[in-house]
Parts: sequence; structure tokens; C-alpha cells
Amino acid sequence: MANLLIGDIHGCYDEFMRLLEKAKFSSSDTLWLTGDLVARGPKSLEVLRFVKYNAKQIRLVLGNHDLHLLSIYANVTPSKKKDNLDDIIHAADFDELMNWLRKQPLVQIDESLKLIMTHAGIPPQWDLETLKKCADDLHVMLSSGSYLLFLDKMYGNFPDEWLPNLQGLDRLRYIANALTRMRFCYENGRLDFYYKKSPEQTPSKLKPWFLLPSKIPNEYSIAFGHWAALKGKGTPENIYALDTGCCWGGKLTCLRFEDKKYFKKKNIEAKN
Ligand SMILES: [Mn+2]
Repeated sequence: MANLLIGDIHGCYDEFMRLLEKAKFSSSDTLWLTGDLVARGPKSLEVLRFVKYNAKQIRLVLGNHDLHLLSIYANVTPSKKKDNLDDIIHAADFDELMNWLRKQPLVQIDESLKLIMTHAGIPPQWDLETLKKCADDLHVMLSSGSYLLFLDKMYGNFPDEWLPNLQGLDRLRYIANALTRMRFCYENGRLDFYYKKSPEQTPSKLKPWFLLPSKIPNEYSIAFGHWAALKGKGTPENIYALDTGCCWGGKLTCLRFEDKKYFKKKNIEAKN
């Protein structure tokens, strides 16, 4: 009955399967996946099909690469070679997979475990109610027949500041950026989308989102992915950075929430 939390899989299906074996994943366990199931790695199609087939045992959130795939599906943006998504785009079940993917949530909250998961994090200005409302509003839009309206206007870095009176597509774009792309913030909470490396390699005026004062009660643990350069380090005790860059030659990380034990699987093609 364990809760196994796994970082960004990015098409690393073989490592994912071996990690499940290593963590002794069984039919009574729940898998939490931080999103970015697809892109970069070699077997995105296999990952998507596995997650869709086993959905009853999986708590998933969407990542920026999952949204990017949806925007390719919607013909909003072209597929680039480095995305490595051709197998999905040419799959017989492309429509079915995309109509399932777009209906997945942006946040997972478990009140008994006191555990929250999003792909990138939680912007400092948001309390729990705002997080739920914002994630749900974007989820409702993506699940609806009007999802193309959002995908068509999804790209862009503005607005980069949260204001409670943001509306319409600007508000949804902020929500998508905050939940799936955020890494660093300015002291006032404004989001930065330029720096992607570790905090040590970044100007000190920018702070990782998780080091700014938060309105989320301390009793909650927060799990996120997205930021491979952290290598799982540097977060407060109850915040878990789970993307350890498997698709870049790093590792795929699994945290068993009950005893906080880590399981890791190296990228199979990495030399050391
Ligand atoms: Mn990401």
C-alpha cells in the first residue's frame, strides 16, 4: 500500500520499468508521477500507453512537455526533432492518447497524507485554496471542448506576476507557466523564465520558488519535478525535488513516501 513518487520520465520507459521492479511496485501501491512523461527520451509512446493503461493506480500531473505535445496535436506548434515525439504523432492511437492526456490534472493533493504534487512547484503568493482553484480552472479548460482556445494562446512568458484579478487567457497562461515551467522567482514573487541551472549558478536576486515565504501550511509535503539541475538537492525538508535528469544521462528517482526511502535507476545508456 505504498505511495511511490517518481520524477520526470521523459520517455525513459526502460528505466521506468526497472525502477518499478527495484521499488517492488505492486498492484496495491499508488504511483505519483510528476509529469513530463514524454519528449527527449526514446520511448515516449510506451510511457504514455503504460500510464493510460494503469491509470487507476496512478496519480499524474501534467508537465510543460505534456502541454507541448498537446499543442503539437492541436497544430498550434510544429514538432521539433529534439522533442523525439514522432512515435506518438504517428501512432494509431494518437487521438485517443491526446484526448486522455488533456483531461489529466495539474495538481494532486492528498489530505490524509498531507501531500501536494505539481510539475514545477507552487508560486509563493498562492495559498491552498488559490492553488486548488487555479489548477482546477486550467484543468476544466483543457478537458473541455474549447481546449484549443487555450493551447493557441498558451505560449508566452507574460503575465509573470500573480494578481487575483487576472482574467481569461492571461490568467490561464500564468497558471500553466507557474505550475509547469517555474523555477526561479524575484523576491516579490515575479516569475523568471530565463534561468534553468542550479541556484549556485544563478544571480542571487533570483531565488528558487521553494525558498521564498510560502502560504501553504507547513504540515504539507510538496513533491515536484521539472528542475533536473537541482539533482534532487537544496530544498527544505518537506519539499521533494524528484527530477534527476534521467533523459539527460542522469537518473530516474523514486521516493517511497511512507519511509522516505529513495530508489534510483541510472540512464541505461549512460557510461558511468
Ligand atoms: Mn518540465
